Amino acid sequence: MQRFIRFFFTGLVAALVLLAGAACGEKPAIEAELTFAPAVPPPLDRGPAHVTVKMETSEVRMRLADGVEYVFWTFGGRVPGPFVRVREGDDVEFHLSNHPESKMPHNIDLHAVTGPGGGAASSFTAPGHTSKFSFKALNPGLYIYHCATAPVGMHIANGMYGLILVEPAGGLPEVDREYYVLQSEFYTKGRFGDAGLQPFDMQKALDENPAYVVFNGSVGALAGDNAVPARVGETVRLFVGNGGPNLVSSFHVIGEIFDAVYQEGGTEANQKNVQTTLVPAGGSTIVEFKLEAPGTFLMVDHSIFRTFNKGALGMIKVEGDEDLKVYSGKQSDEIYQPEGGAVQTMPASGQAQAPARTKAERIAAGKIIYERNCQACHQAGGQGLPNAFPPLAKADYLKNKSQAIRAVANGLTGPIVVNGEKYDGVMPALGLKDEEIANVLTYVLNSWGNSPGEVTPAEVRAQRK
Ligand code: HEC
Ligand SMILES: [Cu+2]
Repeated sequence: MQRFIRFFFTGLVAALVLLAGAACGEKPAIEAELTFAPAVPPPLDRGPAHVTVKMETSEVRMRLADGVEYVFWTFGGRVPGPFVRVREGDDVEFHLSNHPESKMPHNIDLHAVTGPGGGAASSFTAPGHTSKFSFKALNPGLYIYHCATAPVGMHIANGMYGLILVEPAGGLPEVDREYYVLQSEFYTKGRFGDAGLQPFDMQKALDENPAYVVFNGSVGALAGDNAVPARVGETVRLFVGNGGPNLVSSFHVIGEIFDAVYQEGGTEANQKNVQTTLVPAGGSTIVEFKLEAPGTFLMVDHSIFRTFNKGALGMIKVEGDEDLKVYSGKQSDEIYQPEGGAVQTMPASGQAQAPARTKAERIAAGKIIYERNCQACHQAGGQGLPNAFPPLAKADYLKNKSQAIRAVANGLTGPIVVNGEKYDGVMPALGLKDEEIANVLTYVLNSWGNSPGEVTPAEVRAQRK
C-alpha cells in the first residue's frame, strides 16, 4: 500500500505542465507524466503536442528477493523504468541524464522511435552529462525501451528497460483500471534465494539460464501486499512488457480469460478469448479482461517453474460479490476409493539400493526415497497440506516409532490427529521394502525439527501386518 501511495505521489509531482507553446508552433508544450510500475499515467484525451520526457539513469543497490541484493542499472532508479505515455503525432523531446555517480555510460533505444538505433547513438551519455534528442511518434503501439550501450546484453540484464505507450489518435477503449507489468530475468552467481549481494553471472546469461524470472524487477514486487486491486464488474487492461534479455514469456492469468489481446503490443484488438499469450523478449502485449468473480488471480509465466521456483508471480486481488453460477467454490469432498475400498499400492521406487551401513547413509538414501515417494503429498519441507496431508515436520505422531512404521509399511486410513489437527484421508501402502522404509523414516526423523532417531529394517519387519 505504501508503495501505491508513493506511485500516486510521484504522479502528482510529475503533474502536467501546460504552457501555450508559441515557440513550438501551434502544438501545446507538455512535460510527460511518468509513473512507476504497476501504475500507468491516465489516458491523454488531447491532440498532438510537443512533449518533453526527462529520464535519469543511475546504478543502485536494491532488493532482488528477501535477503538478496543486486546492483541494478536503472532508468529512474527503479526496475522497470518509468512508464511513458505519449500520443500518436506527438513531437517528443527526450532528455537523458546520467547520474554523476554512475560508473558506466548509458543510452536509450526506444522501440517507438523511427530512426537509427531508436535513439541509441544520439542519447549516449557519460556519467554527469545530459543528452537531448527528438523524435516524432509516428506509429501508435506499446513499445519497450532499453539501454543499448555495449555490452548491450549486460545493460539489459542489469535492469535497463521499461515501456512507452504511443496512444492511437482516438485513444484506447475506456477501461476501469490499467496496470504496468514487466517481466525480466536476472543472472546471479548464486542460486535462487542465495543470500547477500549477488554479482552478475555472464556464463548463466550466455546459457540463458537465469536464477530469477520476475515481474516488475524483484520477487514479490506484484504479490502479497503489492498485489494490484480491482473489483468484480470492472474491466482491467494490463500493459505487459518483456525486458528479457533472453526468455520469451507465456503470459497467463490463472482463473481468467483475456477477453481481448492486442497481440505483440500492436493497436488492433486482434484476438478474443485467449488463455495464454506470448510476449517476445524486447516486445509487449496488451490484454483486457472483465472480472466476474472475486478472489486472488495469479499472473504467471506459464513456463511454470519460472513462476513457482524463480519468482515470476504477480497477483490481482479482486473484491466484490460472488456469483455462484459463475464459480461455485468447492461443493463437496468425499473419499474416493475404487476397487472395493482396498488400499492401492504404488510401484516401488525401482532402483535397488545397497543396504545402508551407517545412520548418515540411511538419511542420505532416505532423502531420495522421500523426494520420489512422499513429497508429492507431504510437501518438500514436510509441512503437509492443511485438511489433506498431515505434517511430518515437528509431528507428534512420529514420537511413537512403531505407529509411524506401521503407517508407511501398511498404509493408513481412518481419522487420526497430528499436532492437534484432525485428518481423515487415505495414505496408500507404497510397496516399499523394509530397508527403504527404514531409510525414509530415519530421514524424516532427522529433518524439520523432529527428535532425531533411527529406524532399522528389523524394526520395520516387526511392524508388518
Ligand atoms: C498419496 C499421498 C501420500 C503419500 C504419497 C504419502 N503419504 Fe503419508 N499420509 C498421507 C495421508 C492422507 C495421511 C493421513 C492418513 C489418515 O488420515 O489416516 C498420511 C499419514 C502419514 C503419517 C502419519 C501421520 C503424520 O503426519 O505423521 C506418516 C508418518 C506418513 N504419512 C509418512 C509418509 C511417508 C514416509 C511417505 C513416503 C514413503 C508417505 N507418507 C507418502 C498421504 C500420503
Ligand atoms: Cu546502460
